[in-house]
Amino acid sequence: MNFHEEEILGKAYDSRLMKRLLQFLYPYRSKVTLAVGLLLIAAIIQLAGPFLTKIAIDRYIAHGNVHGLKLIAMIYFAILGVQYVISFVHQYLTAWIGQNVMFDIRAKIFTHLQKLPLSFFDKNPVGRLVTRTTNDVETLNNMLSSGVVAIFGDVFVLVGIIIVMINLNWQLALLTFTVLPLIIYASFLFRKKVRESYRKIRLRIARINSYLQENISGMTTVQIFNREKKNFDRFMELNNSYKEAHLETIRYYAIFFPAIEIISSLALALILWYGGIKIIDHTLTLGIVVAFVQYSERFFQPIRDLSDKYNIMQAAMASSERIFKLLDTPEQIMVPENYLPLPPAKGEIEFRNVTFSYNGTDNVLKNVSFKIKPGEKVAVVGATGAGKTSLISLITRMYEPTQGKILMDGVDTSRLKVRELRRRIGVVLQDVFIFSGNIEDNIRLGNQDISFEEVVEAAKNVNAHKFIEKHSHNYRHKLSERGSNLSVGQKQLLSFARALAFKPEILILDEATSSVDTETEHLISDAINKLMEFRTSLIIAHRLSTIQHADWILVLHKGEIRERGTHQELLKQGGIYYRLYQLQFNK
Ligand code: TTP
Ligand code: MG
Repeated sequence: MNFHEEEILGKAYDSRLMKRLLQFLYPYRSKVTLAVGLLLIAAIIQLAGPFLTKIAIDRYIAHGNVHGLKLIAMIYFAILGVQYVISFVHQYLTAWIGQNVMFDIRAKIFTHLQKLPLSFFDKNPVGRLVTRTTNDVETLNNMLSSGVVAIFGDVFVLVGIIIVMINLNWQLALLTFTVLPLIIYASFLFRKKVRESYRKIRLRIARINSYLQENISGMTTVQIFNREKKNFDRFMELNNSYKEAHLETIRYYAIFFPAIEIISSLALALILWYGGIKIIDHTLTLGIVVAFVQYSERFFQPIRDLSDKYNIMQAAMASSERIFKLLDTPEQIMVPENYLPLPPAKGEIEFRNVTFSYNGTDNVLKNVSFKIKPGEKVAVVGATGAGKTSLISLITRMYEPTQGKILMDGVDTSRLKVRELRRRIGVVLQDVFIFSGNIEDNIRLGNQDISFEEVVEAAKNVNAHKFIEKHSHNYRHKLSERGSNLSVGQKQLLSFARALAFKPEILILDEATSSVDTETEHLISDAINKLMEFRTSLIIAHRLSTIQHADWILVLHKGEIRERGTHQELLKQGGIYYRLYQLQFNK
């Protein structure tokens, strides 16, 4: 699998990406403005504390003014109260905005995914798309809640402190700043190291995720082939390397943060030493020195946090790059420009010189032409890999032909609205997909126009009613994920009921190759005949009984139509169909 994409880490700030991210904030602009405003007020209040201390010491304590001291203490408390309220509102507000933006982005990704052409999903593994919608979106949330806005606030506080310090006493201020090069150098080192190990963490968790996914969905095979030990060993390798990456990050944090502590203590020592001398000289007041001590503490904290935030920003930029790349993948055009209305249903299908390839090089279908008249039932036969399933995915436009045209009642399907086209066609696929939910939901698939009576009628028609009735909750019987509590035959009958409930004008059926017992076989072939009744049908047949009910047969061989005719005609020809018949159907 390709993890390259997860590895890319670029700039910590990219104005093009930022502009697009800001669009997601737009609906919440008044709240964002409020949050930024509160942040600035909080920053100013932070500056007030040490200043009040200075006044308390120099103006009141030094002159024994108890009344003034009380007053200043009350102001200090009041300010603490205000700070508390502001912090609360600010934190809640930022988190609220963050959660809502994430909510919107997830919704956008999901709708977008649903509109992408199937060829996209052939190229992108499930795990990657899941990561986009969950982890990557979460990284963006980190940026919103503790990245970009907080940096803004931090810088504001820093500048404020610098101005106040210089105004209070510029010599003492310069002395405090002498440790800055040390801090900047340490932060630089830390940032570089931690960035590396964060990248390792992300890469390794992605590996664990995809390995897990593969092992869980392939559990049957793992257990049958006694692969448990081998797969466990491999997992432990991945698990261990993931742990190591985390420990590495923790080591860097453990080195960096205490180092910064020591450097800021150094600054504190300088302030006390120089300030102490000046106090003794009577060239500086005690209040100023105490205020400096407090300011210097507030000064180093944002600097320390900046390197952490830099990493958050960088990860967020990488995530948003990936999210936007996904969102920028062109959607399938559901409504073509100058689309044509779908004429009233007759049910005619025509392929005109259709050539098709999944990857652009190997043609799976080659110059295929045929016409099915309204109401005709046509069977397609051919060896495995001949291109039968591919043929029918083109009709519903799950894929687009590379060359040629497909016409529905005389209209080029590429000029139709995709939804209109699909509404007209009932499709039963080779692999039946069951959604978690009850039986009724799985037949109706959320279409409220289909009444419960119609669901039951469809089920009765395709012989599914009997087994459904046996369940204690009937149509409300809960199906587990991917229908694991249904037999293969039951799943097929259910998918027939699904197709029939939608009352399609045209039926496309890809018969499953799996064999079932004679009784179920009988139920299924009976159901298929009922499905084909009164409608144009194109059936990929693996059963003799299905073929016998067809008006004529198309023989597909390596992507080409090689023979066509009725069962009897083809047998007489003694060609590919004859051989297939001998091998596959003449049991
Ligand atoms: P299919 O059209 O799936 O062949 P089939 O339906 O005739 O076979 P079966 O009877 O086993 O159901 O495949 C034709 C070729 O296209 C085959 O070489 C595999 C390739 N293919 C892809 O490359 N990508 C796809 O998504 C599919 C479905 C097939
Ligand atoms: Mg097939």
